[in-house]
Amino acid sequence: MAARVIGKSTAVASSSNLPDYERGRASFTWADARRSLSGVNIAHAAVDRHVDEGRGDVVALRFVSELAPPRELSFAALALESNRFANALEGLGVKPGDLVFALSGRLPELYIAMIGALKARCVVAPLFSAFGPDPVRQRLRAGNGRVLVTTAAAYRQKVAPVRDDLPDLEHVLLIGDDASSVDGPGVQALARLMARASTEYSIAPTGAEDPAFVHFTSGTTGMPKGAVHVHDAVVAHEATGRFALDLREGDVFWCTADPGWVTGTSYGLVSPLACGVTCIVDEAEFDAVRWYSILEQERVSVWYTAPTALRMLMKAGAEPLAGRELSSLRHIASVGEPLNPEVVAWGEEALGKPIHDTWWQTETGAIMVANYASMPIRPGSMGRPVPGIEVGIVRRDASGERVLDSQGNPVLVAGPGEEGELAIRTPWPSMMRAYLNAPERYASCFAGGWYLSGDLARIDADSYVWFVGRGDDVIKSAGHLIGPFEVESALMEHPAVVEAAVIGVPDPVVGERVEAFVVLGPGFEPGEGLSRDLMAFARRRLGSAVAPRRIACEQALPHTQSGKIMRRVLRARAQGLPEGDLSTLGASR
Ligand code: 6R9
Repeated sequence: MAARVIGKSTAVASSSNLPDYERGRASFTWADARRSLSGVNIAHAAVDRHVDEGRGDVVALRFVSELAPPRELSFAALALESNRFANALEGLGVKPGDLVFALSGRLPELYIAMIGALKARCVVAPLFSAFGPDPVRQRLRAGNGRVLVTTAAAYRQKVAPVRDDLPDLEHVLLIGDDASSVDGPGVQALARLMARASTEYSIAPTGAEDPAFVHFTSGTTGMPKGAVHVHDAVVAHEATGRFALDLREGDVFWCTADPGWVTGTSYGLVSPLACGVTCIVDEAEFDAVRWYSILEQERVSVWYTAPTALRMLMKAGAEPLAGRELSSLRHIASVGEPLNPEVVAWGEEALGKPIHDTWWQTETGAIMVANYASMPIRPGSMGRPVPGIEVGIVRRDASGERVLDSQGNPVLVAGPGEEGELAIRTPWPSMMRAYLNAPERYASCFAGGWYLSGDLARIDADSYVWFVGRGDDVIKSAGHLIGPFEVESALMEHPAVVEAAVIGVPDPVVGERVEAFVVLGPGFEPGEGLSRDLMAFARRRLGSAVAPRRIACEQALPHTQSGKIMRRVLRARAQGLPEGDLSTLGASR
C-alpha cells in the first residue's frame, strides 16, 4: 500500500525512545520490561517507586480548572495521600479483591482514591461521570460494588434514585465540602475519613495476576461487560508510554480522556506516572480557547487526545490559535476512533506537528498499534504493532463469519492488503483476564492463541495496520463506546415504547451520533410532545453521554427471519443508501 503523504507528515523526530523500530522490536521482551519495574503493584510501580528512587519532588498530577488556581500533587504527596486512602478502606473493613467504584469529575481525590485502592489491593472500577442512573446502576450491580467514591451532586442525581436496587453497596465516600448535604445508608464525607487515617502504609505483596481494574465496555448484545485487568498490566502501560507516546523524564503530558473510560485511567494516570512524568488533568470540559491555552501555559510536551476533540479544534478555526506559542509540544497522539488523514495534515499545519494515531481497546488494556515518533506517519493508518505485540488478520467469509480451521484455529489472510478481523497473539501483560461473571463471553474472544478484536482491518506490506470498520453494532460517539442494547433497554422502559432499535449514524465531528427508532404501543400517537418526552426520558435515565440525539417513531422495525432487529438496514436508511446493497457500510455486519 503506498503511503499517502500529506504535507510534511513523513517528517520524523530527530530523537525518540524507539529510534530503530525493527531493532527495538527484535530486542524487546516483556520479561525485561517487567524486571525494570521493581515490584508489581501498579500503585508502587506508578507512584511509590519514584519516591524510593529519589524523584518524590517531581509533580505527578497537576489539576487545572476554569475557576480555581492549579493544584499539584508531587509523587511524594500522592504516595502519602493514597496511603491515607488505603488505610481508610482497611478501616472500613474493605478487603483485597473488593471492587471500589469511582464516579466523579476529574478531581484530585478521585486520582488519590484510585491509587490508594490499588495499594489496598482492591479492584478499581471507574464510571463515567456523564452516565445517568441506569448505566450507573447496571455497572454497580454487575460488579456487586461495595464501595463507591463519588460527589454529593453525582450521588443525588445518579445513585440515590437507584439505591434500593444496590443491596451490596455499603460505603459511599463523598468528595467535597458539601458532603454533609447528603444522607443515605453508609454515606460519609471522604475528607473526614482521610483526616483520621495515617499516611503510613506498606503495600502487601501483590501477585502479578491479582485483579487491579474492571473497565466496563459494551458489545452488540447484552448489558455492559466488565473487563478485568491485573497488576501486571503496568508493564505494558510503562512500555507503551515509552514507545508509543515517547514519554521521557521531564515531560509534561496531557491525556484529555476522562478516567471514566479506559484511556483516562490507562493513559491519564497509570502509564504516565509509571514513566515518571507530570500529568496535566483538566477538570473542565472541552473549550477550544482553554485547550490551546493549557497546551501553551502548561508547556505540554506530549499530548494524547481523540479525533473528535481534534475535529472540534479544527472547526473552531484559526482564531483561538492565533499568537499561541506551542513550541513545547513534541509529540501528539490520538486514539479511540478513526483519525482522518485531513486531521493529521491539519495538525502539521496548525500545530506544527502531525498526529500519531494509535489503536487499542478496553480489552487490550494498553496501546497495541501505533505510529511512532521515529517513523513516517502513513496518514489514515493506525501504525505498526508495539514491541512485544504480534498482530494478524483473520479471514471472514462472505457472510461476515470468522473462518476457523478444523481444529478451531483462526485462518489468517493470505497476504498483505486483505481485509479481515484484527487479532492479537496472546498473551501480553495488559490483556484482559476475564469478563466479570461471563466466562463464555470471555472465551469467545479467543481462538487458537489469538485474541479476536471484533474490528475489521488490513495490514500492508510494511506492517502498517489500516482500520476498515467495526465488525459489530457497537457505536463510537465522541470516542465513547456505546452499546445499542443498553440504550434500547432504557427506551423500552418508557410506557409508549414496544420496540426500539439504536444505531450510530456517521457524523462529521463526533464520528457517530446515537439515533433511535421506536415502535409505539396501541393508544400512542407520534407527535412533538411525545418525542420531547421520549428524549427527556432517555436523557434522564442514560445521561448525556449515552442518550440518543434523535428518536424517530416507526410503524415497524426490520427483522431477520429469526426475529432479530436488523440494525444495518436502519443504518443504510439513515445514510440514504439502498437497503439491499450494504457493502459500502463497512462496519455494518
Ligand atoms: C482505547 C479505546 C475500542 C474501539 C476499537 C475500535 C475503536 C480505537 C481506534 C479505533 C479506529 C483507531 N478504535 N482506536 N478505531 N482507529 N485508532 O478506545 O477503547 O473504548 O474499548 O474502544 O474503538 O473500534 O475496537 P474502547
